[in-house]
Amino acid sequence: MDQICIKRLEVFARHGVLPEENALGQKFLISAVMYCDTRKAGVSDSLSDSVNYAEVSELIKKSTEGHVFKLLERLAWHLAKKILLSYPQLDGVELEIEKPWAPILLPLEAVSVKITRKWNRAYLSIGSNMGDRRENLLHAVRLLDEDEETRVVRQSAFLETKPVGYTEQDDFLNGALELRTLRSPEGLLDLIGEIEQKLKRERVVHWGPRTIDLDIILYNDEVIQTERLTVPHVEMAGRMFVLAPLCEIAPYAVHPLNGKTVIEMKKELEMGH
Ligand code: PH2
Ligand code: MG
Ligand code: MG
Repeated sequence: MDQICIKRLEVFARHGVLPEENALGQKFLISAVMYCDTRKAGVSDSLSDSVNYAEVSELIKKSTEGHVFKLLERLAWHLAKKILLSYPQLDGVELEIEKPWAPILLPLEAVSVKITRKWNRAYLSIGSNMGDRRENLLHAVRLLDEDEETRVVRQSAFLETKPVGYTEQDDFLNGALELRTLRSPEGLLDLIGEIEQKLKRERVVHWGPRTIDLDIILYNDEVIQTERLTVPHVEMAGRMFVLAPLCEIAPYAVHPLNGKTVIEMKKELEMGH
């Protein structure tokens, strides 16, 4: 991936844990590596096809001077997020903040924090079988898209499906979404939880009726197993209500454990494997 770099931009600001740092201020050296494809600009010779590093430098200077944070970690994320949201053509950014005058009574050149943040691709399965099902699904899509760090980039048609598992309940309306998100898998799970809360999902019967159910099916090509989260979704290969909508928007997405594409898994399920 190509890079556009800003190296050790000097900014005077007041970030720090110690009160004297907040009062006196000090020098910060800020470096950014912006990952993007420069091919188009490489041919057109037009700045509008690229990211203007002068403009980004101004943005970094203004945002660094305009806040007082305790931690370099906080400033680094603040700047990374500002840059990624202001320039959607970037795939990611690496940000390093050095403090050469950090009040440490030892002979050191600088202390620094360096972070890398990038847009991630996640696929969600969405379902509802209570109330106005279509409105519930659309409402959830709206709330996902309204999250600053998340964009809904593709959306399948909604599909009427028979309940799987606990069958004494109404039919579902199911769909699949492709997201572009700065959130971690756990962070995305938090967002989903908030949206399910907002739409007043009732958890009465396990696998029972719900106004809304949002499940993370894939997150990049990552395999995640924590107390809260299993990705890829354990049941994805066995559930037509997941595979059918997903196949519409991502037929060639690959399951990172079985190596199969969505379209292959769907065909195998149809043949009754
Ligand atoms: N969700 C379940 C259980 N059963 N059946 C259908 N058709 N659609 C669903 O979304 C669904 C289900 C648990 O999440
Ligand atoms: Mg579910
Ligand atoms: Mg769920």
